[in-house]
Amino acid sequence: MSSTKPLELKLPTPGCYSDHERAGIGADAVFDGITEHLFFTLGKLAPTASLHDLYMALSYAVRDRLMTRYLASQEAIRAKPQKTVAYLSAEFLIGPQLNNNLLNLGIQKEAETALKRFGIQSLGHILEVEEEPGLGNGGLGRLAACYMESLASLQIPATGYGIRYEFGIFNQLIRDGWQVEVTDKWLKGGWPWELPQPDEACFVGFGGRTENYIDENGKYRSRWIPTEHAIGIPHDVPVLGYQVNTCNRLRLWRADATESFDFYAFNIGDYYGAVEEKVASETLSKVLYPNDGTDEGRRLRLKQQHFFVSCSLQDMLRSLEKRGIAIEEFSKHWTVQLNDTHPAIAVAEMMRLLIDHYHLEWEKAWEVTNSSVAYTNHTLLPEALEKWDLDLFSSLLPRHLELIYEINRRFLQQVRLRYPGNDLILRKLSIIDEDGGKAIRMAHLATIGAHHINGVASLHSDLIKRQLLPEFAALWPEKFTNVTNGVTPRRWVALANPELSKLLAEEVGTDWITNMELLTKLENKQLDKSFLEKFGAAKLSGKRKLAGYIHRQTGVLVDPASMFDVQVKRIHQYKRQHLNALQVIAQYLRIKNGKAQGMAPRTVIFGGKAAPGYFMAKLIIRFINGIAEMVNADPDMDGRLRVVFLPDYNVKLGEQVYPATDLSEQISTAGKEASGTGNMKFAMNGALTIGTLDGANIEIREQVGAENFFLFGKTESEIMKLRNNNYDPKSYIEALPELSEAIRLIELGHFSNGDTELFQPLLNSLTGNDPFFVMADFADYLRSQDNVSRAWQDREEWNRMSLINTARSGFFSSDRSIREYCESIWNVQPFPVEITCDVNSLTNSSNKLS
Ligand code: 26Q
Repeated sequence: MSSTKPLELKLPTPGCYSDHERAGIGADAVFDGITEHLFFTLGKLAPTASLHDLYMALSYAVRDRLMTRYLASQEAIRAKPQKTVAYLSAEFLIGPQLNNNLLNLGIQKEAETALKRFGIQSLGHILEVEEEPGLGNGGLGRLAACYMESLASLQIPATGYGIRYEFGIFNQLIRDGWQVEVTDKWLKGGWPWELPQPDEACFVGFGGRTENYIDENGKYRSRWIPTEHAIGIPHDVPVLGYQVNTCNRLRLWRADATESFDFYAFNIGDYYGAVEEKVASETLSKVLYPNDGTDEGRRLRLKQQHFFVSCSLQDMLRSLEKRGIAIEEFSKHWTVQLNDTHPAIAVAEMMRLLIDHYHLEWEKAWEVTNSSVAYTNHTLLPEALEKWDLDLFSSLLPRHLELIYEINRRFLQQVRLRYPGNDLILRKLSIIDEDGGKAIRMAHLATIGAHHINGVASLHSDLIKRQLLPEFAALWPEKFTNVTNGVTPRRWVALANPELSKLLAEEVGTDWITNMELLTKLENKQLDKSFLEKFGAAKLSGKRKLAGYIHRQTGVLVDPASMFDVQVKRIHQYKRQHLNALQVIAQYLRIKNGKAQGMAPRTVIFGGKAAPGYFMAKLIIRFINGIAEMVNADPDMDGRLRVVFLPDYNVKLGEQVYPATDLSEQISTAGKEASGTGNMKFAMNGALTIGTLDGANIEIREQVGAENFFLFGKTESEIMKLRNNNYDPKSYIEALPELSEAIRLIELGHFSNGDTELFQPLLNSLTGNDPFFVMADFADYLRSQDNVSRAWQDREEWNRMSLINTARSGFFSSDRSIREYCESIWNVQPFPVEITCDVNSLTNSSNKLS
């Protein structure tokens, strides 16, 4: 729906603004930009401007400097249609924007110079006041953000589609050792990076019923008569690539109430009813749901999914209509990637739009849908696989249910031909789960609707084929593939770790920023003592900064000379923060018992949020804080052991943590972590990993070499065997005095001020059925940690291993991942954008900037 027609004006092409003073990138032009935005946009005079005012003014000035490239990029595709990636994701954890845009524009120094004239000595002071939009839970949302950055840097036309949550992931406070959740009001001070586009709003329906009718050609058709509506207003965020003209669009939908409906209710005298519907539809994009798998808010979550998916598909279809391209050609112009099943309703919604609105035949509609859509799976955990109760689904999306039944009927018909008389396989493959209450399996809908399905690390993709969807893999082996995750070196090295970046540039030039494989040249330096010292010094500088932050946030003094041993990620039992915590207790006991010879002095740092409804995860946070309190107050631990829980772990804090880490803890139960991406950020920044053979750890170990990685733990198949052979955690406890002693201390209330009840649920889980095999892996973990301690004694050797980690981490650049998606799934090519001020195009009346 486009409410206002663009005016038939002859507007200049974007290039005509490229030398406009508002696009100037010298320090003077940036200074003028800040001054003018303070005055004209914010209504402030420089002498009274706060740090936040300066942040806003500089951000607007930087945004001005994105516009030429942004509009040129959008215009280039309109003028010369290119296949474009539509990345559909319920989460985009994009992090702070200012420094990233400065880096990609290449004007960090100019901005700093300009700020000095306002009395601001360092750009850092301004960056500190930026609020980050927490529009994601963790890895999956951050991956979407890294991929948007790489797409732009690789000059691939792409649009990210998602939701503009008014409140993102909660902020975490720690009170008396417990997590307390606080609403994330990220928009309160204004957010300068978005461009609302109310003219491009879309309508979305919910509820109601379907009815059959005969159309003008005598064809039976179904139509949906929804009872509820919402309007999606796009809020566009420019995503500039690194030192290229490509500036893609992240289009986030905000839900608004439908005015027509309000007016109807208003006219019949139900003013308050009208206001109520307005309130109800506006709550649609109100808040991001945490991934706690509870039933709370499920209905609203399904509404959110349908809301953003429907708006996004309508938007893509409309873009074809605007350019006069036949709808049947959809898959030549768009490739739609589903980031997990959260947007999987797209398969049904696409069919609905094609059949009900564009009147395509079923077969054609299916061909268009199937050739456009691909699906990435991010989890094997059964509790994390999305299923929707049939009654809930049909009350919200009755037409989609009809279509899903028909998709399923046709699919199962094919399966019957392949496996005659095999009812069991029909039950296993069906979109409808009939065990227990009927439910829709979104992973099945996505797998059937997509032309490719991929896992996010090699082991994970194997397990999808062998364990998660084996019947589908047998049916369509060619559909299943792997694309190992990656992270953007721009944010996670160039921006987060300026000192390391400088050193890398001195050695290999700055091209590593877009070609991480160049870092293998650093291997020549591994015997160069003075270089290794410089490498170590860059790390030490990161540790000093983090130590300052830790002191300000928690009051704990930590020694930058100690080993920084870090586990930051969402708190989850499968990630086993409690395994790490238990190991800390064992070290504590060794020190207490005078058996700590050769132990490296460590600062063990934890960070991460627990889903608000996940009791065990919250108890693990309390447990870590209980240990921290005892350890940090004990003079015997001075200079040997410190424990820190960093509150409110987010992208911004991650940027401080990765450069400051010596040891990266990647200790999930084998087979549980799909990939992990923090593991890659650590390795790039030169941390050594202690880890299990899980997710991308396996590939990290392959890349950096087994001798530069601290391996421990049972393999996925060993874990499976244990599970099938009456695993008994108690036998492992009894076999290891250090473990039984640690557990006894917890039972006695040593880490809970004498409270023997507090950690009982945790102990019961560990000593009862220990679902994540913490006890089974403990001894080997401790052994591996002793190897870590030994390696730390020889700091030159440690630095060498660290250097090798950085040198061989190029594979984990999201540029490599995106290239793989482009070649093996999307079939899209780079499309460099030229910025020209073409006089001829000015006379072409079709040249509208719409
Ligand atoms: C589901 C239903 C209701 C509410 C929330 C959710 C929900 C939300 C977010 C379920 C899952 C998520 C996020 C999952 C996630 O982050 N997975 C991680 O994805 C990373 C990127 O591929 C991997 O590296 C991690 O291994 C994987 O755990």
